[in-house]
Amino acid sequence: MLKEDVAEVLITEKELQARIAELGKAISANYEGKDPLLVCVLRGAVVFLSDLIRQITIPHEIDFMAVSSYGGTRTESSGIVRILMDLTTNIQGREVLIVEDIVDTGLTLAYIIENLKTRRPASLRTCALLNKQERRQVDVPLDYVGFVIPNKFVIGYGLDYDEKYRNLPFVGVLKPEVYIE
Ligand code: PRP
Ligand code: 7HP
Repeated sequence: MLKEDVAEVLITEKELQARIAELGKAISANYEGKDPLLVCVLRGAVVFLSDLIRQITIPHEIDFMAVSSYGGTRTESSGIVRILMDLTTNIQGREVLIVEDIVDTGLTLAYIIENLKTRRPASLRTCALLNKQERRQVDVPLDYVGFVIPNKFVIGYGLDYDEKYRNLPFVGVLKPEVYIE
């Protein structure tokens, strides 16, 4: 059982859903009449995106991009990012909101911001469910944040360890015996 590998539940399903409802409300108010495009960064953010859009009450669109950082370990990104799958939408002149599950070193989001900026959107903002602030290596602007979390490797609610645990409905910390660097 995947749940048996969890040492600690950091954020419960109820806490996640309550905070996501608040984020959806804030986004709906701030983007009223603007038809924003929510850009989901695959794969981790897909669970967050799917709950978030159901809390957004204004017309909007979604699109997806997949990036990968290569050369890292199972738990550390290398900071070298490349696009594996690009958006299908032309974002020039659009109000774009990047949706991430977690910002850790900030290297992935910094790369995505720089890349999308060159496409001249009308605005480019960010929404991250989790902010692991202590680990930041580069400054990235976060416009909407669900939770600030401690420097622990987390899984669940879209977040994986070695591609597993994404289906857990809460955010948890793995037991040390499961975890190999
Ligand atoms: C995770 C997460 C962010 C990135 C954050 O993606 O979804 O994109 O790491 O780390 P950083 O701030 O240190 O760059 P991951 O590469 O694990 O891919 P996944 O979403 O497919 O699990
Ligand atoms: C990426 C990532 N993926 C899962 N859990 C974490 O704590 C992470 N930080 N960066």
